[in-house]
Amino acid sequence: MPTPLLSEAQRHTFASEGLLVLPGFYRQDQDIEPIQHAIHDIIGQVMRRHGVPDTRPAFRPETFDEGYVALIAQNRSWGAEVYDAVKQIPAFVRLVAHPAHEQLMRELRPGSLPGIAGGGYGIRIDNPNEDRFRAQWHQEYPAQLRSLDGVVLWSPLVQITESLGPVQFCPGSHHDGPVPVHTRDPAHPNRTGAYALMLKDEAELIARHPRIAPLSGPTDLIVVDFLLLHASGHNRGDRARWSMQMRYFNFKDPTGLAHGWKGSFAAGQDFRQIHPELCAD
Ligand SMILES: O=C(O)CCC(=O)C(=O)O
Ligand SMILES: [Fe+2]
Repeated sequence: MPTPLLSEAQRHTFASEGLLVLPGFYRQDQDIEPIQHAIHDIIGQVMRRHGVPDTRPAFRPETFDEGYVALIAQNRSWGAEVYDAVKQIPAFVRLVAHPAHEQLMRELRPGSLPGIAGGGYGIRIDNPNEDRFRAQWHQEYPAQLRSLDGVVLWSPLVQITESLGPVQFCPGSHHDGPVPVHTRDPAHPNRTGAYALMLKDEAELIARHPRIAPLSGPTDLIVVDFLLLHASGHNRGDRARWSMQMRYFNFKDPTGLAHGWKGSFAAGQDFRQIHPELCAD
């Protein structure tokens, strides 16, 4: 690993935009392919569990998820099994703790003491034409807590195209600081926990900022400030959008220190108790 990982220009970009795209940050053979292969195998195990014949061709990195869309068309709950299983892939957990991530934190947040947000890593599977689990416009902090000063590491396992619905970001929006949120969305009662969070005055807020949706592919990394506004795209393609999320925080951040690095919904905490002043209900 070259030290430093980032140029001064890249550190400046991250500070001013709250977002940094790092093409080819990972190695396809060592880092990414073992994860794709394990997902392929787990899809096979879920087929087996449910007596679905596995007629897929042999694994190839580009088509590791072949058969998945057909599988969940048969029974959507089998997709939830795959979703829960894949975050337990050893090669994925190894990637979460990659030494380069700690190094990135040290370069982006000099003097920080990096932590891996518990419950804050996983592999999203954004199924075609399914909106229930789309992330609405949000900042990461209320959804994750741990520390105000944190980063999301977002990396796709498939080549992202316009039709797969790339994640949308508002560069520079992190300078606004934490934005109050509604913790219930009456228009969408089936959204719970972090999925129910809704920015106060969302439309006005988003309209004030530029918006980008970079296309990325396997081995690329997008680093996102915990306070940057972002939202899922809409997958209108015919394949699931598979992507990895890993989150690092800073044990030295004063806000995290004050509440003891508590996690949010995924850690069973009620965000409203920890930050009543950010609650807009
Ligand atoms: O991948 C997505 O659609 C949303 C990602 C996101 O919000 C995150 O990684 O924090
Ligand atoms: Fe997010």
